[in-house]
Amino acid sequence: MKNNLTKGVLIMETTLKVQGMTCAHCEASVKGALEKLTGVESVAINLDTGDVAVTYEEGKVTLEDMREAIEDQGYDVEG
Ligand SMILES: [Cu+2]
Repeated sequence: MKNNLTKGVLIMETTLKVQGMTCAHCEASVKGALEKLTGVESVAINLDTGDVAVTYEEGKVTLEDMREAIEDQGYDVEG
């Protein structure tokens, strides 16, 4: 995890390991669910590895919120 201070807002970056994504549809479901969360700035998904890189504003959204959003779509988050 790393962070940058931009315009007084602390932007955090984390990578979640998601299991079960197999195609572009899965990718779109996970990306869409995360982007709906307040505070999420951007989402980048690597289908081959299951890595979901999320940048977000600290204090506006939690890792638990992200995990729940992904699990609601039917995918498992490792760790
Ligand atoms: Cu799929």
